[in-house]
Amino acid sequence: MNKSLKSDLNERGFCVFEKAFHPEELDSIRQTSRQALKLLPVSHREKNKSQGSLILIANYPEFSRLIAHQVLLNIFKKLGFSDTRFSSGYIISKPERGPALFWHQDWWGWGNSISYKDQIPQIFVMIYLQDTSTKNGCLRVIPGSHRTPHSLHDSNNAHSESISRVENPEDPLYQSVDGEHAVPVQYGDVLVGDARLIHGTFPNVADDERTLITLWFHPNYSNLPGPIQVRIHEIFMRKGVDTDPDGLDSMTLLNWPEEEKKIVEPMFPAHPPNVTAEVWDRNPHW
Ligand SMILES: O=C(O)CCC(=O)C(=O)O
Repeated sequence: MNKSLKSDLNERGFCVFEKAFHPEELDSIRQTSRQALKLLPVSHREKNKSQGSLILIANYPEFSRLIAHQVLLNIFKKLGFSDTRFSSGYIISKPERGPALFWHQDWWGWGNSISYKDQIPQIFVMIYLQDTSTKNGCLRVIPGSHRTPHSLHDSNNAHSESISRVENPEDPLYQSVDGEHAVPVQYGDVLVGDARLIHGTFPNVADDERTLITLWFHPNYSNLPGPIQVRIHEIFMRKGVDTDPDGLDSMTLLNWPEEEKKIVEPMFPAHPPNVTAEVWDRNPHW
């Protein structure tokens, strides 16, 4: 187990595996992502102006090899994870001169006591498809905020439609805050974070688009409470997700062609019968 990266993840809420991929291993994903971005209607860009884009990879079976890539499985092993399951992922692409991504955290199960424990119920795995820096909109984080209260936790605005559309560019959720930490990466690095960590991005003031694949996984799945597993399965099935209102009628990994489905099937989230899904709750109650 890589002790220092594992302790970075536990203590600071994130870690970076440098040069995990050879750039050519990401070529086909880069092409698929570019193609998906070309098809985006203007209305999608306007609705997700702060994120840049929010394309569900469930619509693209080409992602099967990335989700179950040996590089990621090795990273999970190094972090001491077993039984890691997948729920969802996005192509997030910030156009040149795009605004900052609002401060937020990705966890949705704050009503469950598991949220206040050491076990990490959800990680984000971020694979940027070019180098990033504070100039082209790299990630910024509040180290430690996955386990300790921060004033940004009190905002109810993150994930709202108005904040995604950047209706008020002066909103504090887009601004720099004391204690923020920039996380620039090189093409081929893999950034792993605790979904409870407060994070956002710098604006992209460069002349090139900046693209990211973000994947959500759930380590040590069998140790998670039943209602959390049921909710993870619902997210996987695109049911009741606030950022994916049309999801229920859309593609899921279950509908992927047999060849691609077989690759990712061992990572599908199981769920116990006759258990109600965890209530959707995006705000911590410390
Ligand atoms: O666009 C980025 O760099 C970060 C995206 C993000 O915060 C997320 O996927 O939750």
